[in-house]
Amino acid sequence: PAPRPLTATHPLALAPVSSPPATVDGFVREFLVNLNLERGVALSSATETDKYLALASTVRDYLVARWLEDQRRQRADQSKAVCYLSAEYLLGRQLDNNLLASGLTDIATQALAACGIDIDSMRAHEVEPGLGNGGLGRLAACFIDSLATLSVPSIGYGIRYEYGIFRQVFRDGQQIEKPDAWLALGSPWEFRHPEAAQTVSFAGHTETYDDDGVLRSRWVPAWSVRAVPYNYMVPGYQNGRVNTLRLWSAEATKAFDLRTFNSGDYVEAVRAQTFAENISKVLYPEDSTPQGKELRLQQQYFFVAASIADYMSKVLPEDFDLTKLPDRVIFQLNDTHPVIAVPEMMRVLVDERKLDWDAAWAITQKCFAYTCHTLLPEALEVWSVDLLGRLLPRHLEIIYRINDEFLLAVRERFGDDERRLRDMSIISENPASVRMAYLATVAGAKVNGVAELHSQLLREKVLHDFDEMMPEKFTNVTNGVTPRRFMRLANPELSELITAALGTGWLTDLERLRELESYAEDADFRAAFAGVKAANKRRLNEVLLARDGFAIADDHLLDVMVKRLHEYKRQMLKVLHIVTLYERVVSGRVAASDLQPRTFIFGAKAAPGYAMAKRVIHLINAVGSVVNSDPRLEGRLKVVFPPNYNVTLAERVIPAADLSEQISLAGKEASGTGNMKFALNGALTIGTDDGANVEIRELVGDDNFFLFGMSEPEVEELWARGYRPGEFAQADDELRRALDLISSGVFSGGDRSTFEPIVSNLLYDDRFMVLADYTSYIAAQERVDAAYADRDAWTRSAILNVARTGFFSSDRSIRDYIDRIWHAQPVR
Ligand code: GL2
Repeated sequence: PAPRPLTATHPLALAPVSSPPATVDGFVREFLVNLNLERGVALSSATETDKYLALASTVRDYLVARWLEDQRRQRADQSKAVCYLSAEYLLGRQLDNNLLASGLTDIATQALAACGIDIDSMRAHEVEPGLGNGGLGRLAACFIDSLATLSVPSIGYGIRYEYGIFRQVFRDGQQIEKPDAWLALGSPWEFRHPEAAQTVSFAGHTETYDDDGVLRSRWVPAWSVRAVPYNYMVPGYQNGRVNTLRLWSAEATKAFDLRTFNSGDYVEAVRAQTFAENISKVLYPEDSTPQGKELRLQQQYFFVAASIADYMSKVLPEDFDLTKLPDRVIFQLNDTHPVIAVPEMMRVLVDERKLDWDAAWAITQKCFAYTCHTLLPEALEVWSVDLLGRLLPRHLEIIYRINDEFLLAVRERFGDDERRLRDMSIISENPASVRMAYLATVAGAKVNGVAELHSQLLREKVLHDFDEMMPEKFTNVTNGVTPRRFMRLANPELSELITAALGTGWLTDLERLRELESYAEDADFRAAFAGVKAANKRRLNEVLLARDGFAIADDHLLDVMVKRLHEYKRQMLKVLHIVTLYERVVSGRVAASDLQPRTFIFGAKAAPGYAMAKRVIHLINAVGSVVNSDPRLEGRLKVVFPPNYNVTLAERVIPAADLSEQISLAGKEASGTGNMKFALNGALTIGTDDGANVEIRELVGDDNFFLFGMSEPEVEELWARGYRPGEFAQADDELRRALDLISSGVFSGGDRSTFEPIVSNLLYDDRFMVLADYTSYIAAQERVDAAYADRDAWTRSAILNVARTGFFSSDRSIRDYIDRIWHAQPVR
C-alpha cells in the first residue's frame, strides 16, 4: 500500500515515540543501537568515550517521551509558570542523576554489565558542566531539580558557557587557572535548536517617531548576535515529569565573509564570528564581587533578552492578552545578574507590543521577583551610566524614567527628604551609575533574602529605606539543597540505612528524617551509622588516591572546609588553628601523643584577580607540606588540599566529613548551602551565628553544634568601638605565637616576605575580624576534641543532625517560593 503521508495529525506527530522497554534487554538493545547508529562503532571497538556517549543517549531516549509530553502540556496549560533567570547553573554530573530520576539505575547497571562494562567507569568518565562559581550557581541547580520533582511548570534560562569555572591546579603550592574545556568530548545531554534562535542586539541609538499620531521611541541597534538555545532535560525524581533548562549560546548573525576570505585575509573573514562567540565564551570566575566588565554586561543582556523573547514568542500563545501576563508567568531574578530583564520587558511591552507605559509598568511589576544573595556592599552590582548607555541606550532611557517616577513616589510619601531621595535613587552619582539591586527592588513584586538572618539584615541595612517604604515586598526564603544528589547519590549507604529504618518516601518528604531521632538512642543503629561514615572515608580515599595520589587515615577526625576562598569566609582562622596545634607540639608545650588525630581537608578556588585569596591558598599548601612531613607530629595532623574542588568532589568529601567548618564573620555569609549538605550527611558543625548556620543550630540544638565567635550585633559594636586587631594578638599568647611562626618563614623555606602581607593584613586591618574571633574559635575546637573522644556520643549527635535538618531540602525552599512569591501551582 502507498505510505500514509505524515501530517500533523499522524499519531507519531501527536504523541512522541514511546520509551524503549524498561528492561535489561530493552536497555541493552537501545544502548547497542546508539553505539552503532550514533557513534558508528561496534561494541568490540568502542572507546570509553563512545560507550559513555551511547549510554547518555540511551538514558535520554527513556526520558524524551515524557519531556515532549510535558512541553506540550505546558504550552496547552493555562497555569502559571516560573521562569528562573540565572547566569549560573552549577549542575554537576548528569548521568547518575538522570538514571536515578528515571528509575533506571539498576537496569542500566545490569545492562552494561551484560555488555562487559562497569557502570562506575562510565560515571567517572563524565566531565561535569561547571557553569557556575559556587553556592549561587549550585542553588539554581538544586532549584530546577526541586521544581521538576514538585511538578511545577517551569523553565530555567541561562548561558551555555563554552568554558565554565576554571580548572585549578597547584604549582609550588600556588593556584594556576586552566581553561575548563567541558565540551571537549561533546555534550550528550543537550539538544541544540538553531531554528529557535533569537536575535539579540546591542548599541546604536534611539529615536522617536510618529506612529499613526502617537509619538513613540525606538531603538536602532548597531549590531546583533544570534542566541541559539540548547535544551537540557531536567527530570523530576521518579515522577514522570521532565522540565527544561534552556541555555543560550552566542553565534554570529553572519558567520563568515567569503569575499574577505577569498582576498586572503582569513582573520578578518571570521572576525564577526569570533566577536559574537566571545559573549558566551567563558564564565566570569568571580564569586560575590562583580567585575565591571563590558563583556559581562553583554552576557547578562544577551541571555535575558533571548529568554524574554523566547518566552513571549515561543511559549506564550500568539494572541495572548498581555494584561494577563502576571497570571501566566513569574520571572525569578537570581541575584542582580539578570536584572536588565526589567527594562528589557518594558522595552518589549512599550516599543514592540505598543502598550502604554503605565500599563506596561503595572504588568512588569507583577512579573518579576528578586532574590538577593549577598550582604557585602561591594558585591551589589552597579553599571556605569556611560557603559550602559553605550551598550543599551534604550534601556538606559527606560531606567531613567522608572527612576524618575519612583523618586516622585518617594517624594510624595516622605516629602523633600534629600537624604532619602539620594540614597534611594536607582542612579547614583560620582560616577553616575545604575544600582541594579535597587532597580530589582523597585520593579520586583517581591524581594527575598536567602536565610532568616540575611533577610532581616537586608531589611535593616542594605535596603532599609526601601523596607520603610514598601515593607510588604520583603520576605525570606531560606535556601535548601536537593537530597537526591546530596544524600541519595552522594551517600548511598546512608540512604540505604535510612530507608531500612523509615521505609521509602523520605527523599521527597525530607522532614520525615525526624523519625530518625529515636534511632539515635539505638546502639545498633549508631554502630551502623558509624560504619557508613567509615565506609564513606574509604570511598573518599579511592577518589583522592586516583586524582591526587594521596589518602587520609581512617582513624582521624575529618575536619573539612570546602567553599570559595574569600576573606569573609575566613579560611585564615582555620589556618591559625592548624598552626596553633603545630606550634604547641614543636615548642614542646604539648606532646604529639596528646593530640586528637585530625585530617584537615581544604577545597577552594580563588578568583584569579583576588591576590589576598591566592596568597591564602599558597599558605595553606605551605603549612600542609611542613606539617605533613614533620616527624615530631607523629602523623597526628595532616593537611590536604585537593585542587579543583567541584561538585563531583563535593559529593565524595561531604559524606565522609566529621566536622563542618562554617566560620564566616557573623553578618557576612548570606546563607551558605554547604553547611546544610554537611549536616544532612551527619557532620557536626563548628560555626558562627551567621547565615543559615543560625537555623541549623536552632534545629539541631546547642548540644549538637559548636558555636563560637561574635554575633552580628557584637561585630557591629566592636566596629563602632574601633577595632584594633593588634590588641587581640597582644591579649592571646598562642595567637601571637601562631602569627610569629608564619612570619618567621618556616612555611616558606626561610623567606620571611612570602606570607608577610597576610600577617600584616591581619594585624593592622583584618576587615573580617579573624583575630577577634580566634580565642573563641580555639576554645570551640577544644570542645570538638573532647566531644570526639566519646565516639558513640558523637555518632548520636551526628544522627540527630541528620534527623533534624530535613527542613533544608530545596523542595521546602521551592514550596516557600510558591507560597510567598510565585503563587504558581504544581500541575500533576
Ligand atoms: C551566595 C552567598 O555568598 C551564599 O551565602 C549563598 O548561600 C548563595 C546562595 O544563596 O549565594 N552569593 C553569591 O554571590 N554567591 C554565593 O554563593 N556566589
